[in-house]
Amino acid sequence: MPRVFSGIQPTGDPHIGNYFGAMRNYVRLGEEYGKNSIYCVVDLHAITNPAAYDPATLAQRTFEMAVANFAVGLDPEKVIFFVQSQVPEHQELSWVFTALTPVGELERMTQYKDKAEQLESIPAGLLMYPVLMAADILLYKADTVPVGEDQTQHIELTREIARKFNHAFGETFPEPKAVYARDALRIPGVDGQGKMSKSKGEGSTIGILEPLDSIWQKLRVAPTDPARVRRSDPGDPEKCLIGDYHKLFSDLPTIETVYAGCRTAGIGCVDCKKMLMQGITRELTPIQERAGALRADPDRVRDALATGARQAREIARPVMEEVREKAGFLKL
Ligand code: AQP
Repeated sequence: MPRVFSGIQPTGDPHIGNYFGAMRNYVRLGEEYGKNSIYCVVDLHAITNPAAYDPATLAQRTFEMAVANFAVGLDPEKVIFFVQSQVPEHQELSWVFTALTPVGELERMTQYKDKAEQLESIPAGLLMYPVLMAADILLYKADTVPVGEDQTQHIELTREIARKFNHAFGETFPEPKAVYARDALRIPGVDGQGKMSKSKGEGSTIGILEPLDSIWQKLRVAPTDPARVRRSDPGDPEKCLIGDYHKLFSDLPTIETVYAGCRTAGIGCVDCKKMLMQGITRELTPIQERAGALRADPDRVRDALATGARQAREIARPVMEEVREKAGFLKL
C-alpha cells in the first residue's frame, strides 16, 4: 500500500493556496490510506526563514495550523498528524543526508534563490531546507507526496537523495512522487504579485480561517484584468485573479455567467467579486465553525498531536536504526 507524507509550515495563517493546492489532497488521501497517510506541521522548516520566524508566535501558529487541518476534514483518529519538532529523527536523518548532498545542488533550488536574494545574511538552514524535507518524507519511506507545484524541484531532489543513499548503502528508500491538485497547481496571491504565500504576509493571502469581512476588503481592492479600465470595457477572465478564484469557489453556471459577462462587459468587476464572495462564504463558513469548536477544546487538539507524534515515532525509530546500521555507526 502506498504511504503518503506531506508537511505544512506554520509561517502564518493557512490560505486558499494551501487549501486547494495541498490540504484537500491530504484529506482525500487520508480517507483512502488511513494511518498510511502521515502529515505534519513542519515547525523546523519555519525557523529557516528569518522574515517569517518569530519565537513569540511559533507555538500558537503551530497550534492554529493543526486546528486548520482538522477543520478542513483531516481526522487525527484516522491519519497520523503531528508536529515535526516532536519527532527528533527528522533532524537525525537530515544530517545523514547533508553528508550526501552537494552544496551546488542546494544553491540551484529556485525557492532558495528567491528567498536568499531578499536577505542580507543567509542562514545555512535556508540552504538545507530541501535536505530536511527529503528526511521528512523518507523517514517514513513515503512514496506519495501531495504538494503544490512550487515543491516540484524539492521532490526531485528528494528522489536524488534517495538514489544516492541506496547506491551508497544498499536499497533502503523508495523514490517518492509528487501528487498535485490539477485544478490548483499554483494559486496566485490576492495582491497580484505571484504565488499566494504565507511568508509574503497577509496582503498576499486569503486565509481559510480569516474573517469574511476581512476577505471582502481584500477582494474589493484586488487587481482585475487591466484592460477593463471602465465598466463598459470588455475583459478577459482568464487574465484576472477573480476569474481564477471563481474556478475554485463557484459552481459551473456562476462561472459561465461571470466569464461571459466579463467578455461582453455585461457584468462589472464589483458584481463579479460579490458573486465570488458568495462562493467563498459557502466554502469557508463550515470550516471556520469547526475551527471555532476545536479552539474551544485546546486539550483535545494537543492530545491528538501527542498521539500523532507517538505513532510517527513508532515508524521513524526502526527506519533510523536501519540507516544508522547501514551508514556504519557504532552500535552499543
Ligand atoms: N499558492 C499556492 N498554490 C498551490 N499550492 C500552494 N502551496 C503553498 N502555496 C500554494 C502548497 O501548500 C503546501 C504547504 O506549503 P507551505 O507551508 O510552504 O506554504 P506557503 O504559503 O508557500 O508558505 P510559506 O511560508 O510562504 O512558504 P514559501 O515562502 O516557502 O512558499 C505545499 O504543498 C505547497 O506546495
